[in-house]
Amino acid sequence: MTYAIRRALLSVSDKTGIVELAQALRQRQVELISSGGTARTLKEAGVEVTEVSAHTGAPEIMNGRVKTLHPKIHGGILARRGIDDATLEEQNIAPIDLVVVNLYPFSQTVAKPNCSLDDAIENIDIGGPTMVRAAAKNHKDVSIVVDPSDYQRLLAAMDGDGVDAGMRRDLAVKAFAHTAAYDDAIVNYLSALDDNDSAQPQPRIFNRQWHLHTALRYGENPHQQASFYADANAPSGTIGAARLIQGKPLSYNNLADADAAWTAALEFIMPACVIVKHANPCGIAVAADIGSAYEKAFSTDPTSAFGGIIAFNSDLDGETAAEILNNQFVEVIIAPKITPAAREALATKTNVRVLETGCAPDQLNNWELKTLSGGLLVQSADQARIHREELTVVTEKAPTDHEINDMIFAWPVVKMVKSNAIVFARDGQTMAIGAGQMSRVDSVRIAIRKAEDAGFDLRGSVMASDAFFPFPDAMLAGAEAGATAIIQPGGSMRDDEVITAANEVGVAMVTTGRRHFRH
Ligand code: 93A
Repeated sequence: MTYAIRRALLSVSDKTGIVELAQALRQRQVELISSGGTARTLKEAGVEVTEVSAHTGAPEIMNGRVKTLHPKIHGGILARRGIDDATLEEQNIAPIDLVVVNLYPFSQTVAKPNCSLDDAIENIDIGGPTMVRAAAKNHKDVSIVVDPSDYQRLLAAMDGDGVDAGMRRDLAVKAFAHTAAYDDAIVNYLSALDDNDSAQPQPRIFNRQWHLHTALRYGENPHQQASFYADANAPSGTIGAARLIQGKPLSYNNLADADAAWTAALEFIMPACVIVKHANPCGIAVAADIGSAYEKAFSTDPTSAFGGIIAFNSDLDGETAAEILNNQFVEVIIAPKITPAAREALATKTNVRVLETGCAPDQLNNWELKTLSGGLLVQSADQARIHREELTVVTEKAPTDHEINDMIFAWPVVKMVKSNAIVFARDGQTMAIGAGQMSRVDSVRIAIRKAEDAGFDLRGSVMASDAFFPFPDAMLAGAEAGATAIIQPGGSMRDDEVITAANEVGVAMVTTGRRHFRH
């Protein structure tokens, strides 16, 4: 049921847009009540408003610690229309139909380098969340707005069919999520204090909020339920960090693979193409232009690339788009920009999902979460990069410049492949990828067999291994297949044995000192 908004309570710390909202509400004959600072802002702008203290007859006390905590406010918000009307009358309480609140900036305050405990405590909002939760509880009769970006939506609804039950519920969900995240931030802050009240660093992922964005058709398999939750800070109109330009709705697997592909593409500075299947890259290449990068990436494993997810780190042009469609069946294409010519070419295949990310590396996934029975694992994402100077040559033979370039290319590739991961590469292109085996030597064997299938000669390639070689066997298999230089973290108990074996067969080997398991 839709109902009219006659009286609103405005109490905001972030005063963005509040004057315009208040003016618009006044034009719609809404009576306004505001706490001290908000009322001052409105009065200065010439908006007619009643102060909370005048409305309740109780002054703000304790330097603002108690401003809105009063039965006249909370009764007005919580009263069930049609049930509590007699009580309202008896107690001389006016119903409040709209609550606009945003809270003391706790997270911003404690993020400041020298924030004192007193400062933090004073920025714990009590009256604000109480009103937010009261209004959200009573969303059957009351609208609650906690985000200035909803002001326009609210006014548009008031001018249209009114703020209907569905919108009031949506706003209530957002409001409860808001206060929950607010309390999480307080928990995180207080629990990180040591005996001297100093904050110790720790992952503060719960300062972030997620909202239910899309109910997906199903999960990894049709019998699994699934939804996508969006980071509250992600720009509106996006799914994940990207905008869907065309195509069928994205599935659970599409989203996971598109993210893996895009994250991998961003590892490279040169124009790069990444083709992903089942969360693993089946071809990655860099080249002077993305058209050539695509051709090289595709040639690694044309069989697996069928139905793949293709990501680029630079703008997709019309020619490359047409070439992809001509070449293969593709599920998803993702690039920072889809040029008009590319859009035109892709529009001929309406099922292909096309995502544009813009330049939004700040949207990159910084934290990885994994649920398990009775808990949640949290880790920072593996964003470690390798630099030439960090490579240690451990063999008698040093790699050539060309081999070093190929190893620097292969290293971020092997990072993206599920463990145990083995990558053969040459000339900025993957030649063969061995993924997800429980034994490293099996990953090598699989990669070699795939190279044979694709008709590649691995002679003169480099081989990357995501973790150390426990024995010389996997390294030797790679060398025998033709790899002339090998990059690996090092650190095995048998490093000496592995290095001696490498010297015996005359390959160059470098260690990175950093492992890249991916599960
Ligand atoms: O200190 S409080 O927790 N006590 C209250 O009773 C109270 N009522 C509203 N803080 C309270 N607020 C908060 O004050 C609101 O959530 C809002 O963030 C801020 C608005 O204050 P002003 O209108 O005085 O600028």
